[in-house]
Amino acid sequence: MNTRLFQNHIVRKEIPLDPMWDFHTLDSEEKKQEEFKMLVPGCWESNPRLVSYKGKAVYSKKVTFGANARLVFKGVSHTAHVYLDKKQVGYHYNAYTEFSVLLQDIPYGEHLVEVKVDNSFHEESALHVSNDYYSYGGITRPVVMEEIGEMFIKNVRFIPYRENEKWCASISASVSNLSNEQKNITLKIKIGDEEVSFADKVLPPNAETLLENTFEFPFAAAYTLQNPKLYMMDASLLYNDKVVDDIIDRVGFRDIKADGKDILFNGEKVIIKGVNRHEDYAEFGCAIPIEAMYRDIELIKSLGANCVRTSHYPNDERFLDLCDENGILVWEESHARGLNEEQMRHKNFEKQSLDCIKEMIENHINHPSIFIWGILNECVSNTEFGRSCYARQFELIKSLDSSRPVSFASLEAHIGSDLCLDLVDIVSFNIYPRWYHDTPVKDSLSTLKNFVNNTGGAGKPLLISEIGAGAIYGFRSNNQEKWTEEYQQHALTEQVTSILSDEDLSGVIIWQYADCRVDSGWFHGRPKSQNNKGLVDIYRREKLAYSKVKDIFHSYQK
Ligand code: ADA
Repeated sequence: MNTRLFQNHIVRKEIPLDPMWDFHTLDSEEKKQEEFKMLVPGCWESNPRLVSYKGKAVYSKKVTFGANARLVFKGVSHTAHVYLDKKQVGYHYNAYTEFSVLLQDIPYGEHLVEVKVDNSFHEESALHVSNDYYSYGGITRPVVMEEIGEMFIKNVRFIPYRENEKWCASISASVSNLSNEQKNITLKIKIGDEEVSFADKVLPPNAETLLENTFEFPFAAAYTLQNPKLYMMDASLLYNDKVVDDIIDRVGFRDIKADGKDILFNGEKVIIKGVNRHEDYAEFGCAIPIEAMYRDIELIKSLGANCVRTSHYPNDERFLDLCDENGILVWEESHARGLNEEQMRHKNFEKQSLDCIKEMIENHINHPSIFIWGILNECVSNTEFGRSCYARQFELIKSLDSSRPVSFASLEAHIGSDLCLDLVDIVSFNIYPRWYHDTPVKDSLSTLKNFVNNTGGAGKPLLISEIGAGAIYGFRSNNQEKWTEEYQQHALTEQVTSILSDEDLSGVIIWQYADCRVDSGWFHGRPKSQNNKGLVDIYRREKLAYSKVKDIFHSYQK
């Protein structure tokens, strides 16, 4: 199954898992109820009998294999318990990050793999709460099963940087030795025509070893937004001169800095013209087929946008691959939207948030398109307790990757009270003049700037991370009332031109690219139970505002 847009292994073999799984819904005592067949990846809401199902279900499949294997899930919504032959072998919380299960010393033969999935809002869940987007259920992203030997490469992390006008990279690889003996290995890493290596390294028994070094790549070409040059990074693990395992990833050479009030990409100032995007597409829900993802990319590019914010959770890696290929900057965000202090004091909040950040960065660090790590959209950044949560999360991000700026989207109600602006590299605010209130956009912007200039955010780049207005596709009227396509077009014109013509700002990320379904408790103010602020609707039909924003984005060519 393709988990990425390119081949990830030549040596490591895949154990075939065809996409149709047996599926049962479960009752509260976990007894099997209705029986279905279910496609993986997919969300169960795509099945006409389960369009609003919130609860538990079990996926099962018989697989023939033996010895050691890795079962990799790119995303299960929302909690997953994994069983092999009825014995639990894995557990994961969070729909939006990858996890894997290591299966060791399995006798060769047919085995039963089962995944119990739960998308209900239960008391153990701090981040997965009813929200202004829909929380789908199922094995919603690809799954792959791989044969592994006694040693395997867990991951290779690549962080490019420039020194004396030359491209360099700090590369670190985690290699596992599952055997009871010490092993001597070499790890070779080929990037384009250049090869670097970690030669003659010792792997202690039953342990994971971290190999780290910095290397120069004097012949590398830069990854730019106009020419997003990607290199395959091919890592091979050699034991007794034989390649025993490999991982192929894709990287690019570029750097990003927040410099004074500017965001610099390879040293050049970039103005952000972006869109917020939920993973939601009509009947496919969050399990968007690659063809539809690519259509989104084409529509976003044609809009003249150069940025996507993955509001409010890490995205399917195939979408990030498409952004890499198309030179579209990505603000990747860990999972959390609009939590109040009580929710942030939930006993599992810290662990679930930190796990999500770790998994997001560990798995996505090599994507050159990611230029900001974001956290905690519109949470309580205006209290001391909230500040301690933001500080802890940023500290973790910086310890995992200090090469990218960090940010969070604060909200209009925190203008005057936000306590966290000193913690970020880029200050970002979500504001809704001309939608939730009728203040002229320029007045809203000057109130915001006055506040930011008197806080720890002063002198940093300032981004408008959300702004927009609702429109119901096809609702047209000469009276320009709210919810009409005309009104949305009118509001976005003022919003986007005011921001892009303001030299103090680093750009705008429109809320939002496409309409999305919302959880049932959110019907109020959400006609059709959708957040209707999309430039396109859930079927990607363009509203009037799409072509207007396209004109504006194309006319600001900085
Ligand atoms: C917030 C939030 C979004 C969405 C938006 C809106 O800013 O971050 O998720 O709910 O408001 O549509 O009101």
